[in-house]
Amino acid sequence: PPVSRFRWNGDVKQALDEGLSPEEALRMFEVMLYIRAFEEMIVQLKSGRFKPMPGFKFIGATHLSIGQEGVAAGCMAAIRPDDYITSSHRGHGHSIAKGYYALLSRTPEELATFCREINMQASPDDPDLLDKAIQVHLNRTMAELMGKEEGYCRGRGGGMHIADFHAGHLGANAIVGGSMAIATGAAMACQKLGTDKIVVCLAGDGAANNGICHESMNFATMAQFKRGCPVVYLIENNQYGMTGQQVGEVTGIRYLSRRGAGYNPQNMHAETVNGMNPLAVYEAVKRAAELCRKGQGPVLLECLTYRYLGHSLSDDRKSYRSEAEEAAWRAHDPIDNFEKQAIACGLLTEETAAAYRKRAQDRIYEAARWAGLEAHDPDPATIYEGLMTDTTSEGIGPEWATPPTELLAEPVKTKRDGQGRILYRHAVTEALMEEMLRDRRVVVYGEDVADYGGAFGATRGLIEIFGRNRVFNTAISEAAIAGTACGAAMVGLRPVVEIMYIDFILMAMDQVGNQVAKSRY
Ligand SMILES: Cc1ncc(C[n+]2csc(CCOP(=O)(O)OP(=O)(O)O)c2C)c(N)n1
Repeated sequence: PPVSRFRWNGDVKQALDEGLSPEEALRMFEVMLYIRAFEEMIVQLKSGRFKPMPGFKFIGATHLSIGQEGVAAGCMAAIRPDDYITSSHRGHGHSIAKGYYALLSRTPEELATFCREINMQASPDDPDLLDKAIQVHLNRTMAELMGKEEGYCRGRGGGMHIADFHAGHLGANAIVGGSMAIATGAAMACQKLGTDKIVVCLAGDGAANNGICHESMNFATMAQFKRGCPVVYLIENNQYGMTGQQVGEVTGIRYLSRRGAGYNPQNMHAETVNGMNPLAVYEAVKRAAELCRKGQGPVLLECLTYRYLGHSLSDDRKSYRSEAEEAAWRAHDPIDNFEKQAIACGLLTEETAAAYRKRAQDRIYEAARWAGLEAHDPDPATIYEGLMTDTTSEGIGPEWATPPTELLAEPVKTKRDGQGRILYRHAVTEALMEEMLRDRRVVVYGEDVADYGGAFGATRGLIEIFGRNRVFNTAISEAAIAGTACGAAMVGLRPVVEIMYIDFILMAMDQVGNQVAKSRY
């Protein structure tokens, strides 16, 4: 099939006529306004001109997504609150939107608890409980960027590593493409754990050219997965890496969606979407999510968009692009256009639109004030917390045991010699067998570990007992092997992966050193 472009690109009226509820449409508008106001506040904080905190200098990364709000809002509106996302270094908007939609699904008790986590008074019967919770969400997001204890990662992550597992946000990423295997592994795990959740992997066009992207997409499309891997790779193509242009400079193609054709006969259902139109993103992600839930994933969506400011606030964008180009993109502004369309069809009036804008500004102002003046710096004594896990396999209850009916053959231990000894490799196999019996969430994968039993025979015999769903081969993709294991573990699978020879671990060093090692922190 051809790789389609701009399959649905309607306006607010058309979306409403086709069944989008007015509330859903207004929420997308609201979310886009929060994101823009948040990013504009970072500009203000960086300049030291935020009135409540004279002289305050924002330190930390400033990869802003002004201009790209339609992608975050449309995407998060289209998935379920219990679905997962992974995000990039330009992820404030993803985090704001994912957290916002997660709040909408919470019970009053949960919302009140959420507010109280940062000592905001709230009770389940507060009439304005949801509003309070949204304010708390924005406060905690801002607090994370300022390195405060009340931030979503207790200030350890900052904007480039913000994560909120309660909202299904598995983490932003400072490494371009770093989360692509994580998302893939999380999606594989969602399926192996018997859920119908999906994962959306938000990554930039620059990330799409990184090796991990190829390894991940190949992993997700392996023919041995009888049900397709439920991951949507959403490439936010804002036309530039840092300064390198996608079209005409650092790639040989016009549309990145074409790459889907290289992975499976369905072209990964790839499409190019108008990322300046939140409704187009919503429509495309909704269809992609449905395909994934039906076992027909993965899906590749390329959303064309534009970042209005530089790569970060220290970047002089005039050195690599023209004002005319910027003006042409700004004419497609996702917020202004949505507002115009909503007013034209009576969903908003000039007055109600202005009220939405003001409320977003006020809430972000309050978030910055609160994070800067009321939130706390972490106690240095807690610096090592979260580095190590304190769980062991002894804590796994019998409810997780592999039922004997699922065993394809009798597990047998290796014969000991006269002094009770066995070879190291047999000890490894036995340990794997024990853990696989103890916990049916344990899976083993890597290069040639299935029928062949691994280059050193350490997994020999396991597939005969546990079957191909739990012991399987991968392509020669060390980074994807390590990265998918990280993502799978994040959502509750217990993967054990083999790297064939120690020399090859260097192929996976970003995943091991930057991702796996730091993810608990
Ligand atoms: C592996 C890696 N290489 C280089 C960088 C430095 N860097 C950070 S963001 C960026 C551009 C990424 O482009 P893209 O993926 O399109 O995302 P965008 O910044 O456009 O949102 C670069 C080169 C990095 N963080 N990681």
